[in-house]
Amino acid sequence: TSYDDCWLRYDRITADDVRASYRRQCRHAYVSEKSPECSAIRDELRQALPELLGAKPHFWQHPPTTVDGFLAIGTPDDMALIAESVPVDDVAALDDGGFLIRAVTWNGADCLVVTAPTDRGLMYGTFHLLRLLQLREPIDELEIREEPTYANRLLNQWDTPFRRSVERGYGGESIFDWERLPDLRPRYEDYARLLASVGINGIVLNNVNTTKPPRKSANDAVDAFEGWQLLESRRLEDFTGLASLFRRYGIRPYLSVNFAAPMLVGDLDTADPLDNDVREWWAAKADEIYGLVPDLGGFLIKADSEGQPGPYDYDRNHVDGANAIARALEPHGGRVWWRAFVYGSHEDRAVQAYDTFEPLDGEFSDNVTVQIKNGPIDFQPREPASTLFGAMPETDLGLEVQLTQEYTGQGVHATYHLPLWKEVFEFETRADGEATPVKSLLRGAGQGVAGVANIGEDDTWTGHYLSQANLYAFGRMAWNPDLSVETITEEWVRQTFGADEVVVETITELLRDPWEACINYETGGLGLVHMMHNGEEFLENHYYPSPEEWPGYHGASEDGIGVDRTERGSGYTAQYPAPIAERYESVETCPDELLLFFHHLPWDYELDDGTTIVQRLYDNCFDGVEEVERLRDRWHTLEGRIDERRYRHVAERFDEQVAQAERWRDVLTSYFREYSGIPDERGRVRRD
Ligand code: BDP
Repeated sequence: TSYDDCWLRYDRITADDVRASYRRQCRHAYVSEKSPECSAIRDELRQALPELLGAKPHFWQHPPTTVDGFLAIGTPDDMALIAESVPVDDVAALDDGGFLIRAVTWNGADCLVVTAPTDRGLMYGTFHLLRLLQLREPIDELEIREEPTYANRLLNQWDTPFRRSVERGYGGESIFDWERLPDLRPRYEDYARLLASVGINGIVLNNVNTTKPPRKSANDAVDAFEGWQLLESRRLEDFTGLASLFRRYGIRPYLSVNFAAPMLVGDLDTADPLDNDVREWWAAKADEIYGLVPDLGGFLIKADSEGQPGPYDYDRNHVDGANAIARALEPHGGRVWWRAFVYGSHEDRAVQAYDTFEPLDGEFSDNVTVQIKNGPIDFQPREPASTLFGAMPETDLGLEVQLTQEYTGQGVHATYHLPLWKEVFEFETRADGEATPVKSLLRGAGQGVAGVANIGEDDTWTGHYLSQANLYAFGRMAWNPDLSVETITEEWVRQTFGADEVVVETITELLRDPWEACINYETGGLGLVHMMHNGEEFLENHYYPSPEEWPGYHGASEDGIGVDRTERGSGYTAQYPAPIAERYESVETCPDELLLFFHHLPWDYELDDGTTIVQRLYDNCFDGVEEVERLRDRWHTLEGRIDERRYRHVAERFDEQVAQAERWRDVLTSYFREYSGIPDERGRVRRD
């Protein structure tokens, strides 16, 4: 294929001893044959093992009886080898998706067993084993037990059907060719493999904006097709093939739907959630869809936000809206993911989501999940965690993060988001007055994490080879948020770029630092947000610096900078539980990296080390650029050590990133200079 294999490259293992040992363990293979998932597992092994080992295992068509060097994959019911070598209770105790990998002796022979209570678990176990091989880990004494931490590990595609555009997508047009459905392209299967290999188990296929997108893009005029039209009967059939393709990989499809669908798709003259006809319409629509796609995960809904219709149109609230639709999905086991990303009357947008949703805690139906963006504003380079985490104990919550780099350099800058997500996961909400990090609040059966996808038709998938790491890391973190940044990153690098230690060390380090650098050159590093341009052109939007466009978000004025979100200001701090609120409320205890998110302070206010605010902003902007230059130079040391194609591609992007970072630095520092009237102590900032 012309497109990249990402981390499923399966390059030949060159170390002779390692390869020999793997070959010994995998001379024979048997995979149970009873389900679509199992046939996908077989296909994966047929491809991966010969490539990795340079030798083809014998694939048995029957369960093994007595052979050495056997890789057996199945549930205990599938074969005696497994039932007799692994305690059945150990398997039965695993959650959906969990698996065991064990080196066992059976009838005097050495065997390797991958087993699980579900076929989905077998799939994850197989990909886990293949990962170990790709990482050249010893496998002769394996004793692995894994379960996913979160039940729902969803990707949200922001693909606009038929336009084939992807809102905030920087990896080309949508990989889904809706016009040609139900025809399936081989690429869909490769996409499903990538997702399953990191444990993603749900995919929302279309954009949350199901009526006209808020921004113009180059393709906008082409077709009036809107996402809501997917619910039309003539479209729904098209979608069944795609659903079975994903089913083979344990991935449930979801649809973004429009709140006003009873009017747009149906011919009702209202979408009032309390209206009987409306309820019946949703129920009938759900029956129809589930008749075609029985394992549909459910609906994702953006309502009363950025021009999308919602319950407010009928003087109802979000509970009325979400529950009415959830009721239609309930008999089918479907779930509504209802987004908390709303804004309205408040001058400070940060207070809105909590104000709207916290009072509704406990009122949502059991099959509703409230999906909350990581921060209170909107995927900015750095924000504190949303106050809703910990504030709705009686509601199923989902955490939404962005894989696509809308505000962090798009397809050009090498901004790896895992460190950002880690900060959110570890964010201490102290919801119960004791240790309750965000990551501990999402473990229920109706909870989990959702990532806004960064995938498109480009050969690189993500527009930048290094951005593939964001997809990989999201999946791994959703599987186990306790894995360290280093572990996940190194896994990705080894699978993607091979075992050369210099390459591994360099790229692992190269991914660790760009986020902080980006915060520095795009914001000055003290918690400012939205310094970016809001242009009409797709690629300009949210990419270039333009601090004067959004003064309300960062509060620059002659007397100082930052937004007062304390009790004297917008009162946002008070939405946190007391110990957290107090920490942010006081300038003394508020951490520097969020200082100006919570406080409006004089330009010459002195930080702990005696540096003034304006000077720190200057310094951080300059540091950010230096850091990117250093990263670019580090990348250059890889020339000749990795393939030319990827080397060049990333090198060119780093050059561009340096140029853009300089532009950000110059625009921001002159802006600070102009407002503050205070020159840079080191004379680097010009006045114009
Ligand atoms: C903003 C994006 C916009 C999305 C919106 C959302 O700029 O394109 O539609 O979020 O999450 O960040 O709904």
